Amino acid sequence: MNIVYIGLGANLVDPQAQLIKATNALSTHPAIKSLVVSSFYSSKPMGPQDQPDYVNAVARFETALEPEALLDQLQDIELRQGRVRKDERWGPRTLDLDILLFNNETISTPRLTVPHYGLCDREFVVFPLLELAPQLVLPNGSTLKQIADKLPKNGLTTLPSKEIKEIL
Ligand code: PH2
Ligand code: MG
Ligand code: MG
Repeated sequence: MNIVYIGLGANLVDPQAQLIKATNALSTHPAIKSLVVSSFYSSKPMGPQDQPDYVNAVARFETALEPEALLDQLQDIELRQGRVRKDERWGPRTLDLDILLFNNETISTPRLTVPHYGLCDREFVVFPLLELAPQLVLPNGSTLKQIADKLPKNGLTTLPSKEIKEIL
């Protein structure tokens, strides 16, 4: 079994509900086992500032799928939740599911770069990941804790789970 961490993000059409729906899609997927999801976080948009704040989280699960087969499944969930691929870099979206880590592997193919290229400098990835894996060591040998200690939170806040439950 492969151990995978993914980032979840949304900032359109009820972002918290999008993340809950995506979490349900992952937890009921036949090829995905032992799903754990971090708290949900509110984050300031990286990239164009004329877009709503994001809701972000990180999930860990086990799967027998190979990396690109997993990517296909994640893109399928994005599409089913109304994701429209646009040319604008870092633009708003209903759902973004990014593979952050795949075992301790370094992967570089035309479709996939793992670890995710933005992992270490995005507060909305590092802090939710730290919540799930405080002892994590990245493939390059740095500890996630070292990275988190140097990273500004940039307004990142945990959403109260009460608020999340009200949507369920
Ligand atoms: N994703 C983007 C662009 N900007 N900003 C935040 N806060 N969170 C995101 O997930 C995010 C973003 C494109 O992937
Ligand atoms: Mg993406
Ligand atoms: Mg992304």
